[in-house]
Amino acid sequence: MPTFGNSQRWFQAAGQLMPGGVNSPVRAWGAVGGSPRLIARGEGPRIYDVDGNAYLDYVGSWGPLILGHAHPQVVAAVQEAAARGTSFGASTPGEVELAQILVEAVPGLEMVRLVSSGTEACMSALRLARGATGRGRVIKFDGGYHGHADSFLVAAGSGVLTQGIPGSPGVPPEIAGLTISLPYNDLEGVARSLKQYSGEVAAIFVEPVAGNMGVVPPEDGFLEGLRRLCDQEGCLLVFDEVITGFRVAWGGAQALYGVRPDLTCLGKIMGGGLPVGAYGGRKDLMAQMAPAGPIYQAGTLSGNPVAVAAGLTTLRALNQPGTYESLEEKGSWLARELAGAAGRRGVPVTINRVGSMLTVFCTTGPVTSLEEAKAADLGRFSRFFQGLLAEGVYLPPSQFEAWFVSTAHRQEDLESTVAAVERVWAGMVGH
Ligand code: KE4
Repeated sequence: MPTFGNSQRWFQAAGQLMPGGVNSPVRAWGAVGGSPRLIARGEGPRIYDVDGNAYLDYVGSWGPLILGHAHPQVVAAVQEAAARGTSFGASTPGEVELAQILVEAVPGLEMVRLVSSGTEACMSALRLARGATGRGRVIKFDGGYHGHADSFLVAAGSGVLTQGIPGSPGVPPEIAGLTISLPYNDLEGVARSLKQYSGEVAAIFVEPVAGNMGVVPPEDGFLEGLRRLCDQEGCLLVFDEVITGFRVAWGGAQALYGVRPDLTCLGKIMGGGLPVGAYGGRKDLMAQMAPAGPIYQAGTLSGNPVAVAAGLTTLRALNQPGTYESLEEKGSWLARELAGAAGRRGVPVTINRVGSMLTVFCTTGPVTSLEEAKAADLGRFSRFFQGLLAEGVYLPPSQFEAWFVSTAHRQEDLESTVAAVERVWAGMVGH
């Protein structure tokens, strides 16, 4: 029987020093109970806790580790970059190379700015949208998560949803009041809102494939409809591709669905597990950012050479023939076999998937919005999470997050995952 005494001791010490013992709320396992594992190392598709227990990892650091943990090329690139100096506060060739890859890969990117997190990318894009349009309101979607900047902590997904926090104290009503949050996939609702606030909305922020209420794909015509409505209303369409960028396709969801946003936010995979984010889009918009233009945004470690080396190496390793076909095959096989196991065990689940990101909802109905995602049986999810943990399979500790399959997950890893899931479901039948 696995023991996790060291994790408990470390987590207890952490609780005396950091709020909830963590540096990011979702890591506290508030929604699933039990004692979070402290991780000592990762290798390929696995992570190892401080008690030496091994887990097949479907969190992948919440998306960045699409190549798996400690990829040799990434580690070597980071070591080599660090040995040349960790930061200069000046431009480096690597930043130019990474910007080049982003602009060439992502259809809507004509110009880009590197930052240090997805939050920074989204907050900067919002400031640019407001500055460029002279408008103050922003539309987002219930369950959408765009980082923790004030304007986005309204009906947000991810940790806000997982913790059941209605919004967040500390966000003045004057700020929160400028944010309109609408049901995902409800184009008519967006049209009504744009009519009601005609001339006042700077941008629509959307996760083109929602990942922060669990995976919820865009229904046919949803993204195209947002594009059309933005063109009619004169507001900007912003794709938050922090998760989907380089995940669902080399060019992100905008390449997959053929809809071009005015601005795009990126993070996670493009940093290869180190702190990197980016925002970019139409050159006429990006040219308004300081020092080229008057809209200000800055960052001591923006474009950090060590982080950029991890991102460059990751993207170059991804940009090989067959990578995304293989990820699609792995994702579809896993989803199909999980559904088969559920059927064999008489367990009601809904599985949503796009490429190598998926969510198993403990519910029966379709999940096309936050309201339907919230119908999931969270008690069953917690038992499912804990049961798989005991089997050595590490899921995101929340019903409202995505599983991520990496290039390091081999067929035998997927097969052992399905076998573990079936054993857990067999033990859960009837309760
Ligand atoms: P970061 O600031 O955490 O790098 O990125 C914020 C962000 C922006 N946009 C999307 C679509 C995101 O998913 C995120 C962050 N995702 C969460 C998990 N889904 C990060 C995990 C955490 O908060 O610890």
